[in-house]
Amino acid sequence: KCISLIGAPTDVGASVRGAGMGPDALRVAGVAEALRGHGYDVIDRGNLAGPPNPWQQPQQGLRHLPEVVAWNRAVFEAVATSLALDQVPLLMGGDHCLAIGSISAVARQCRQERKNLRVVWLDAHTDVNTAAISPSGNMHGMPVSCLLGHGPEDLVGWSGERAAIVADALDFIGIRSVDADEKLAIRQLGLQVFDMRHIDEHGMRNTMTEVLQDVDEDTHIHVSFDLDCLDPLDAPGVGTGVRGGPTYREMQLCMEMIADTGRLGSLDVVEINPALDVRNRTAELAVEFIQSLFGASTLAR
Ligand code: DIR
Ligand code: MN
Ligand code: MN
Ligand code: MN
Repeated sequence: KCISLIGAPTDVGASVRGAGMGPDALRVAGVAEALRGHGYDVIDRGNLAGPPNPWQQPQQGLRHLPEVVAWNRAVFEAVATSLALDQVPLLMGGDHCLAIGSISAVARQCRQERKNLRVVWLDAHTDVNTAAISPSGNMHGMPVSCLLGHGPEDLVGWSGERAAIVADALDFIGIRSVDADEKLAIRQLGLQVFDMRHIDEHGMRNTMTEVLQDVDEDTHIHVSFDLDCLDPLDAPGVGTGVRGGPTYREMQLCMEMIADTGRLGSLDVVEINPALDVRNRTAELAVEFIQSLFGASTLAR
């Protein structure tokens, strides 16, 4: 299988500037070389182009909507192209608003191939805000709503259906920051949230066993990896860090258990902010976890 690296250097959806430098931070950390070292063909498709960050206030509850649409369009096309070539797209963000384009393209491809799409959302946050309820207006806090069909018209329906994914196809892991009205949305939408308390009480192993229980040979797993899922002590290079994340070992196990299914089909690696990082530590950590996700293990091979 061939992995295609797609860079989307923008922070138009974020609350803090800097995530636009994420793709190069991952390249400098050796993402392509690391994956080649595990026997994969890797094509770096370079960086997509899009509008600059106008750094304006939200309008009708949404910040930078036209720019978010433009960047997601580019991501959608690039991810769709990569999937059509039977490659595994690895989207290098950029902020997490880009998951709208990425997962919409994956959902469209899965519908065509009659595959069951499962999305694993690794994040400190649930990203299920909307214009009506977001306290910030930042669109990196809204991609899940858009993918479930509850977003601005310009950002829904790209997969061919109003909702790119159904609530049942989505699992959140590592959650520890949910805005007041997001809590209501989670209940209304019936979302499955494995928050940090769940991981504390049941452990990562039981949590992932539950998340992956109905994965079969017709399943396509998409992982959307927001680096702020990790503890900021390990991953300081993020714009909205929240303490109390999974440990390094817990996150390794999470990645390894996904790898063991053999069904990883696409990946977003988002929210790395080199402007806030310490000697590229966060991108280097991301590369370690990406390797585990693609099957690197201590003893095998
Ligand atoms: C917050 C932060 N819930 C918001 N969200 C972040 O602005 O909607 N998501 N940082 O990754
Ligand atoms: Mn987050
Ligand atoms: Mn589930
Ligand atoms: Mn996020």
